[in-house]
Amino acid sequence: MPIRFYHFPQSGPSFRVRIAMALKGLNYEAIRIDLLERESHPEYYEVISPDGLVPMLELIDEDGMQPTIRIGQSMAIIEFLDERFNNHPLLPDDALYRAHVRSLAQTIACDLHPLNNLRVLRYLSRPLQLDSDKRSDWYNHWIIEGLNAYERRLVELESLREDLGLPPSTYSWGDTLSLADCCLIPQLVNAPRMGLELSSLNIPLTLGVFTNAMQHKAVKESHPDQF
Ligand SMILES: N[C@@H](CCC(=O)N[C@@H](CS)C(=O)NCC(=O)O)C(=O)O
Repeated sequence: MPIRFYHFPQSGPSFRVRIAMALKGLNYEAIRIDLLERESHPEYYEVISPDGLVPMLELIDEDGMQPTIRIGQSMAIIEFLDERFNNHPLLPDDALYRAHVRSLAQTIACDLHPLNNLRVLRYLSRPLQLDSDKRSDWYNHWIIEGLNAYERRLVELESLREDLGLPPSTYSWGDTLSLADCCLIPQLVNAPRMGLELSSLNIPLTLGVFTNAMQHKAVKESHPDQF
């Protein structure tokens, strides 16, 4: 079934799904929804996306026999694609390791990103009247909190791997990109948006994962600069 993908290139959740699709080698039609020009996309906001967010995945039935299937929420989309296309699994086989990968992913997707989403920043600006310095403080504060938490989890997981006799990870867990990396990489790419320098943070394992992941073809071809 052909895939249509509604996204905004710079949106972290959109970038997460693009990485997952690239890892699985999926072709898709990308449709850009400009979050700064909402009025240019009436159909998207009125019909396609009930929550007014990107990304959104559509599975098109070319024969028109089945209704178009739509899935919103990046984590639901990625897990659906992972179950439907089993090349390059994004979650480990072992239930406990799967829980670790999901736990890393949720540190970004549930604890960090929602606090810095565009609509939250807009609300801080109007009606709460926070000036741009205060908005940057807010943005950077939650990134630092979130990335420090991610680093502490990686430290714990690397020590667990050592106890289990597993080799050190290249990425967040093991030597293949996982759901956790799909969430981490976009967050790190977007982190300097409001002046934060990643090199000022004491998160060596996280930055090591970032360096390795940025060399991966699937990450390169999913990067916002490519859209
Ligand atoms: N939990 C959602 C979050 C999606 C989300 O926050 N999308 C933002 C862009 S990063 C959005 O569409 N914001 C619309 C707006 O701020 O107007 C997911 O993972 O898909």
